[in-house]
Amino acid sequence: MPYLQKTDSEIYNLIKKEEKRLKDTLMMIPSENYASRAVEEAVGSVLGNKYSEGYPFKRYYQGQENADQIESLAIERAKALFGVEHVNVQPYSGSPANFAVYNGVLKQGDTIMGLSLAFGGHLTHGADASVSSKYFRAVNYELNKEGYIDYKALMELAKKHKPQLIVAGTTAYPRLLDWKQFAAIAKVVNAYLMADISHIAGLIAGKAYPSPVEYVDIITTTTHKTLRGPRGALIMVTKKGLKKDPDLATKIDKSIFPGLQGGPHINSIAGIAVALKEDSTKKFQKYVHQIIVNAQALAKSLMDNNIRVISNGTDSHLILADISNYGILGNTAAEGLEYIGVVLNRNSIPWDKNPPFYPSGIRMGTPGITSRGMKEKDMKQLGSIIAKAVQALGLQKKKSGITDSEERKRSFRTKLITSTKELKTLKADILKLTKKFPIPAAY
Ligand code: DSN
Repeated sequence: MPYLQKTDSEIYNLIKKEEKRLKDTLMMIPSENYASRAVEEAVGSVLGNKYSEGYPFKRYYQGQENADQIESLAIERAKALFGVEHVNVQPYSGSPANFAVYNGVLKQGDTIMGLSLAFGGHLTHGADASVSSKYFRAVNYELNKEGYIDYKALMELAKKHKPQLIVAGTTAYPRLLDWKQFAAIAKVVNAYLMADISHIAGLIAGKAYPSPVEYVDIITTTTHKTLRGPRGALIMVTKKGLKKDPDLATKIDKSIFPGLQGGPHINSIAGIAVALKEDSTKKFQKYVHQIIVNAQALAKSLMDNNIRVISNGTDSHLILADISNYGILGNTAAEGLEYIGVVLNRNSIPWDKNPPFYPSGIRMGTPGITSRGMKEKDMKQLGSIIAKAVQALGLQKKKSGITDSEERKRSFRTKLITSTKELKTLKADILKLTKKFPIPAAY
């Protein structure tokens, strides 16, 4: 980056530091991944200079001959990869994509029904703090005690509230979504069924997780998670959706532009096209199958090392673990693990007794570390390292007499982490792993 280095050394140095942070730590936030250099080159290209309001071959400004072809390629690649009838590649990210769907197909005050944020849904699925519950009436469904979606209860809730749209989508749910059951429920109340597959889109594209295409009307997804693309999103309309509402594609396109957005980010769309090309290979299919094998091996290792895993395992890329029996908060575990080089996030667990800012769990995933080439035996080691770190932090908290309310203060947590001697050895183990598995530039 010679130009950046010369023009703005502050930003240049921060990017270099971020490269080092990524290199020396393990990316275990399940919604993150390492895009290829090819994707980065497309996103960082001159395409960012172009205004292209409208859609391919129907633009408002001149100079579109390349933008039209780029957006068309992205659309065609997404249609082929997922097997859908219509794709909009312009949403700036997942949250605006979801809102664009609601805005396109619902009237203000209509009812949406999504998984509660506290049980692994997403803000945009009707959480109190989100505009999705300000402009629409939001009803949330929950999980049963075993940590699975309770489809019977969902059917009853749907019959009671008669939503116009049901969201089948999650951000912290390790198990398979039963698209068929969602479809049956949506049919009974004549609701649109929208699958938000942001977390699992790559798994679906690579045929490692059942596809919702046959069962739902609309699909939204971000492009930067398991799809390994740049930040952005897709809205897809299925054959089923067009049968239910022949104007569905037009409603969604109009909702994105001119409804909610102006000029699409053609540079991001080019990066999405590149990622979709990478995602249509046999190599990608192998990669996403390995993501799940790794997540299952990691869940097993955690459980073998006495960490409670919600629903006792996973069918996907992510694991939700309850660490409350070690007497520490998710905050302490996440910060302690960050200290040793395992970067994940604290998370509420189903039926959490603690508030979302100080939850009882941690959420982790294998997309990033599988991109680095790790396999089952590395998961076994990693599970044992994570468990040892959590256990050591719990013991140290007890030993040092830090109270639960003190633990809520960052200064106490930092003191606790730096005084937990075992973490030093574990940090060295993680650094060794990062050196053994460098971040690939190409896939
Ligand atoms: N922030 C994403 C996640 O981590 O799941 C969802 O938008």
